[in-house]
Amino acid sequence: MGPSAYRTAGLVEVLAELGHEVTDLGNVTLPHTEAKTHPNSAVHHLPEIAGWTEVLTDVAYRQSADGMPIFLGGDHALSAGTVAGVARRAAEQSRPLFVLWLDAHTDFHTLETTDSGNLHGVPMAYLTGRPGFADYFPPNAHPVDPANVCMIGIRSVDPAERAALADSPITVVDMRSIDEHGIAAPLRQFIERVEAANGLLHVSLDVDFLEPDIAPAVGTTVPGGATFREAHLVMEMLHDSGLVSSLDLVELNPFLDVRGRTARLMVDLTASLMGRRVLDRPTRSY
Ligand code: DIR
Ligand code: MN
Ligand code: MN
Ligand code: MN
Repeated sequence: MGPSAYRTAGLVEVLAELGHEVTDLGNVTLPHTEAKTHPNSAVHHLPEIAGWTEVLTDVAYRQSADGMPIFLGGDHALSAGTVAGVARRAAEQSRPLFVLWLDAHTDFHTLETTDSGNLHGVPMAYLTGRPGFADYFPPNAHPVDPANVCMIGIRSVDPAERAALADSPITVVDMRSIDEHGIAAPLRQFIERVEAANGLLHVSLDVDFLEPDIAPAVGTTVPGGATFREAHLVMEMLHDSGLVSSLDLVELNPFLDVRGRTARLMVDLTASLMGRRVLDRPTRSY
């Protein structure tokens, strides 16, 4: 229901009003999948997620040929496919891919370590080439360099993820760090790295990045999230950078929404990313 809620909230119209040419390519469908189980019996919906990953990798690769694809979810398992697809595009252009993961969670479980078995908790592990996916997910032909991943908004990390992150060059900006230093400083540093490397930049926005009071429509709310202005500032700085090449909007559950407020906020955040601003400013004003 997520994509329908974004359409109802006027995503296409809002972007068109900003002067963008927008094409709604409709919904992607999942072809037949083969039954598959994993020794970790908690893992569920494995054939479906493996199937979606394959389909979405192909869709993302094709739609990143020109323009800026925006992928509407659906849960965060979607990014296993979308990021793999844009990674293939980046490899073809001999440009490094950078990923900005805006989330309460790190989604860094492997199929072995997940306790919940919810596969929206594994895409980052799959994408960065952690072991154990080969027999279950499509082959990851273009792994993302973990040194090129920055996670912002983090405030819920399981023990196995914490241990794996300690050995990983992924930049993790948790809420404690945002409280101390603000959200602009780490983002600015990351943007400067993308720019220096002439990279492509994929942004993956999980609804639970946001404070639940302003964004209740997600199954896994965690208190203490990004405020309204912190979230808009991130999007405005990303727009000013001119570097964003693709975007995921994930984890919206309209059944949990309060009069469409979360869907509207996600649309407004996308508008900020795509150039909506209060006043004209010199670009690079951050
Ligand atoms: C938890 C929660 N780490 C899990 N993850 C969520 O189930 O793997 N990710 N909610 O978005
Ligand atoms: Mn997530
Ligand atoms: Mn999350
Ligand atoms: Mn999730």
